Amino acid sequence: MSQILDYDFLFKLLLIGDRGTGKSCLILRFSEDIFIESHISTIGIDFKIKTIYIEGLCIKLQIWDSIPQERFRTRNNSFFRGAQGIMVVYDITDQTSFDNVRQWFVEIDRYACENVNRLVVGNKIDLEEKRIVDSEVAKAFCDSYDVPFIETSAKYATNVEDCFILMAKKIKARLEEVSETKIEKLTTNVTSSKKISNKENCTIN
Ligand SMILES: Nc1nc2c(ncn2[C@@H]2O[C@H](COP(=O)(O)OP(=O)(O)OP(=O)(O)O)[C@@H](O)[C@H]2O)c(=O)[nH]1
Ligand SMILES: [Mg+2]
Repeated sequence: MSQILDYDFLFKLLLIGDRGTGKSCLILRFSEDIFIESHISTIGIDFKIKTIYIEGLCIKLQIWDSIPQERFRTRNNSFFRGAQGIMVVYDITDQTSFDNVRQWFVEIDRYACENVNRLVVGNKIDLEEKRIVDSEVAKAFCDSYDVPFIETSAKYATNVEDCFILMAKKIKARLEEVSETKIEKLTTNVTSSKKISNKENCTIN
């Protein structure tokens, strides 16, 4: 039985990063526009759905929150499977969380699809007076990996929507590029097979 879809794209997004960097708060701010002051460490795998519109297309985002690192490692394979976009979140007031972004990239290389889109998110910019990670340094680091970078505050909703939209746009552009290449290849194959059959016809004739 055919099913009519009420969206144009469905993207699975993951948020990973060190404990306490604000992954759950970013998801909650984006999906429900709320902020929780207390740190309740995520204990189960959970996801939220949010629909956005880009260039007239309806895009459903399935956003997965991750459980803390130690327990998370044993479940990496299934967690990363099928993700189109992964956000690596660090806390701008916590140097270690930024230093570990490199390690999170290793996890992505190991477990995620080869072409998965990445985005680095420096969260908690409302705590400017406690900032340790310089924006320019973070930007240069991300540039060296060719990964986009954005700073956010889940607390004050700064750039939160923008970061999810940026991610969705990047994925959409990549998928469109892939399908264009496929169509191009198909067209080329059809043309060349036509050429072959013409040639065959010539030979036969
Ligand atoms: N000031 C400030 N605090 C934030 C921000 N985002 C999150 N927090 C706080 O940081 C703490 C951790 O936030 P969570 O969203 O639970 O962090 P998490 O990355 O999901 O943590 P784990 O589930 O333990 O990995 C909480 O006390 C939040 O209130 C922010 O943008 N600004
Ligand atoms: Mg959490």
